[in-house]
Amino acid sequence: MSATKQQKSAKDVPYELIYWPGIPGRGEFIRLALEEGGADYTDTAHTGKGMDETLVQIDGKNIGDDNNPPPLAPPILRHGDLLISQTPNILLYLGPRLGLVPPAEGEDGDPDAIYRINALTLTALDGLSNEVHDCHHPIASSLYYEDQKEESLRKSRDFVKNRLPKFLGYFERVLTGKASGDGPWLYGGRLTYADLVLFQVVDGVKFAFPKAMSAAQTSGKYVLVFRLYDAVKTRPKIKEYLASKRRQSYSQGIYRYYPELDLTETDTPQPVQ
Ligand SMILES: N[C@@H](CCC(=O)N[C@@H](CS)C(=O)NCC(=O)O)C(=O)O
Repeated sequence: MSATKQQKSAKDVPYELIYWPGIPGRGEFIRLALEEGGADYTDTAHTGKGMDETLVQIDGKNIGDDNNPPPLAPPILRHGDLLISQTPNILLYLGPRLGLVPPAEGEDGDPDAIYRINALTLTALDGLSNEVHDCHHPIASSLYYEDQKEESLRKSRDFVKNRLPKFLGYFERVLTGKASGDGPWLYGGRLTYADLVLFQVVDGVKFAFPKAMSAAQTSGKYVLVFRLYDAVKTRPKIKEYLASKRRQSYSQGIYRYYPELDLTETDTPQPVQ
């Protein structure tokens, strides 16, 4: 199939998000973009067959199809003939289609914007999503948390003391910089998908580390980060989505609440039981 034909057929059909049911997980970054962009989409979290549909995709025997290699892990997006994985890659695809990046062409076109927005997205996912996952699974994803509690405590202590302030401080600097433009947004004075990602990672870290995030907020060091968080949360479509059943609760995904890991920068953690 030619590239032109493939793109045309892809445009006319709903987006399909394939992801584990029962947790917001990394699927949430995709959902927020689809919701804010007002997209027509389906979500395996709500089909009753989400587990099977995801397992089929990541099955060790799946070799993909004529055009698409098999994905290793969800989230996965199908759009017409296209099937792609990797959260920031999916956002790269959706951003221009859903109006979540500045237009590349035209008089005020900003063709480089998407690479800057992608860098902000990757940074937020590195420090405030992937590293948060490693706080409860520092040794191996294949082991239970209970089998790596001591290391989790060490990792969480370092996260709260060093990594969390580093990443929150980084985004505060971005928001102070000229490239962020006017208003609460990270880039170019307008909402982009990087803002949705920053909202979601802050929301997840608030769930996992409520004490540390409360201390971060009252410190006054990250006023612009929390202003952006509130600005995303109160956007009409996001507000409606967050109040709907489509928004799933945090549980055993990336963002988990373990009281013993909920430290502040100055806490002396209790020995692991
Ligand atoms: N870098 C990938 C990570 C994907 C990933 O780890 N997905 C999780 C769910 S959030 C999963 O099911 N992983 C299975 C595995 O790694 O074996 C992304 O950003 O999409």
